[in-house]
Amino acid sequence: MSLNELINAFVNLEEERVLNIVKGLLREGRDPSEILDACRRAATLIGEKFERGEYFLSELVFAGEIFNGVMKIVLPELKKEVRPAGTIVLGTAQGDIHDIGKNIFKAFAEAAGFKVIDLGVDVPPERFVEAVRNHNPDIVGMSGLLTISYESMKRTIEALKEAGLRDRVKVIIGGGRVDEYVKRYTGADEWADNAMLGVKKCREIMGLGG
Ligand code: B12
Repeated sequence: MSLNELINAFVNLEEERVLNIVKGLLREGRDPSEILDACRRAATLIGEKFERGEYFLSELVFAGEIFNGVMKIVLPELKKEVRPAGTIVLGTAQGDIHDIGKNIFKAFAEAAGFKVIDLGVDVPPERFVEAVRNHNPDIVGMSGLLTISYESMKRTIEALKEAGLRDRVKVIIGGGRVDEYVKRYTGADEWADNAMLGVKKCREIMGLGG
């Protein structure tokens, strides 16, 4: 069984085949993060089909369901670090309900020893501010897949500044299309377009080795 077979089955939305291949790959000893990354590549291809008008919203919804099915099988396989690493307040930026990537980052961060306070999706700036006040985290993580999410991320960081909390936390943003430019635009400290890199950056923020 190969990752390419997995990607093909996923892009064709063959749910049962996808889940069987995933189970097979795990049995063969494949790294869970490689499996999730292959699924992410498949989701990107599905997004491109959607843009070209070959797939519709119903296919996006179905792709999300398949991804959640994969996560149910794969995430429990992550190896857990027991030493506490720090606290992260995490949420998907206002206006955006994509949460698959956020949930993967959460699972990876927890496996690396972080305590994660998950605010869910479509989180307005004031809820981030409130959570930072209440939980005193080391890091704020924001996820966003829509172009409009960058605006919400920027507003959230401004709201943290206005509340006098910006200097107390580091902000990391994530999601398929974030990059150095989006980081600068929003005023974040770090960015990551995959969960492993995101966790590595959070560990660096905490002064822990990669
Ligand atoms: C599945 C999907 C959906 C599902 C979401 C289900 C769910 N529960 O999340 C549903 C059907 C609901 C959906 C809805 C919509 N979607 Co949609 N969707 C997708 C799709 C196909 C896959 C997204 C995904 O889950 N990827 C897999 C995950 C694992 O990848 P990821 O999110 O990048 O996460 C990884 C990293 O980025 C990182 N990460 C993620 N978050 C964080 C956070 C932190 C702090 C860190 C450090 C790291 C990190 O770790 C993850 C693992 O490595 C994408 C296509 C694409 N190219 O991504 C379109 C896409 C994002 N959607 C799109 C659109 C347009 C929409 C809709 C507007 C469609 C519509 N007409 O209604 C709505 C928007 C609803 C809203 N208000 O949010 C566009 C966005 C275009 C744009 N530039 O704005 C895309 C790009 C499709 C496309 N090519 O046109 N969608």
